[in-house]
Amino acid sequence: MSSGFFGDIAPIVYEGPESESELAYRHYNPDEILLGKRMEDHLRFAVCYWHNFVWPGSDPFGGQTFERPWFGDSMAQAKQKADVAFDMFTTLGVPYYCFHDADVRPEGADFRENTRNLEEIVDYFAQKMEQTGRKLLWGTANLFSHRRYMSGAATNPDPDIFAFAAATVKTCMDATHKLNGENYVLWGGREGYETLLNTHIGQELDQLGRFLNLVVEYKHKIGFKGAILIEPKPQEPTKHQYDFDVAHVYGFLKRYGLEGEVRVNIEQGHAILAGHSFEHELALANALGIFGSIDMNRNDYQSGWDTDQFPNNVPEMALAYYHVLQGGGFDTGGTNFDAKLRRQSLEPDDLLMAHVGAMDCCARGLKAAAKMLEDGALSSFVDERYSGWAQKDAKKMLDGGFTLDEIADYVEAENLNPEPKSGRQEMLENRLNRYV
Ligand code: XLS
Ligand code: NI
Ligand code: NI
Repeated sequence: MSSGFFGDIAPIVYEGPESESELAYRHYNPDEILLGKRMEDHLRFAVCYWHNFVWPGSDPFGGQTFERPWFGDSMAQAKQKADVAFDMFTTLGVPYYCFHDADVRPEGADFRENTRNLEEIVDYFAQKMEQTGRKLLWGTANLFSHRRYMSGAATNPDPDIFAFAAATVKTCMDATHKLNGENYVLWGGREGYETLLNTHIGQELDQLGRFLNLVVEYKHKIGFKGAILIEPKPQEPTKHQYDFDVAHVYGFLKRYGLEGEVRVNIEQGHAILAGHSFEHELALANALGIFGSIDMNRNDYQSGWDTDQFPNNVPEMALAYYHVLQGGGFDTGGTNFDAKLRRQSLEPDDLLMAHVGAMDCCARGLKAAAKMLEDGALSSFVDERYSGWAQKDAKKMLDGGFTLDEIADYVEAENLNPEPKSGRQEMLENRLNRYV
């Protein structure tokens, strides 16, 4: 049954690039085949619960701008919110959604009440998923909003808060498992510190390492088949976040013996905050074998915080999906829009238009990426550039077959005097621009 929130808007469909409708897809054509696979199955879009249905439109200088009938603390409002959310998923034709526990259930007085509230909503979600055919990309626990977490969750100096957070994650993993979620995400919102004057870094890292091991052990205990994903972010809310970027997360996983168990959920805006490009983070995660999923959004390039805007830059999307496809595409992961409206965008259909534009932008990027891959537009040059390493002696050098002094002898014997070769950056940039 429709919630009525979006009026009588019909399901949004692909109309092609010539369409003049604000509520139609010009590029996102779910059934179009790219590289032998449907576009919908490549992109695996998800709508996030928090920005769309929970965030009130506040900024540091002003409070709520959105007036939504479901804002409040009752279970009835939580269910109304779910009705609207599932309406939006189906109107957009987005197959997946994502949520934190605190997004979907009223806040209880204690752990027990939180758990009861979550279980009631999970049952409600299960019915809605059955009715609408929508699926859960990932679930997660909000371990950063409540004041108990102000000094961290897993990395809190107080072991009781560690325990409360661990118990909460257990309930959220149970919820995700019950709803057949395809991943479980941990973004360490307050796993970091403000000042070293009051912080014991080594102790906090060991706590975080143990916490993550507990999560992995529990995943196997309950037979959860999805991936466990860490979402890196360099700062905000804490000044120094432990999961700074993909490279930091990899080092952390290695140290705590989890590199084969945990992968990463890479967010566009977080990559920029870390001083990287999105494609750098994606390519590195592929190279390290820990790529999992994407939180898609964009940051304002002038401000130094996480503005979580909807993506609208096609060349950036093309490079992002190029790296996703090069790594073999998503398996359990997908494209979750971790993005929110600007606080002046008050109308219900602003929510729809934001996603329509973002999905089209991603679809254009994907189409360009698939074509570049098919044509070998970039890879032909890169392959050729590294082709010397396929030669016998070069291989031996890489595999440890030569010592340093043997290499020196070899250089002398062969009288090696190599000439540098052009990296052709401008040519490759021009090629990329021909595809977008
Ligand atoms: C915040 C994060 C958050 C995670 C889920 O910056 O992006 O929204 O995706 O906890
Ligand atoms: Ni995110
Ligand atoms: Ni974010």
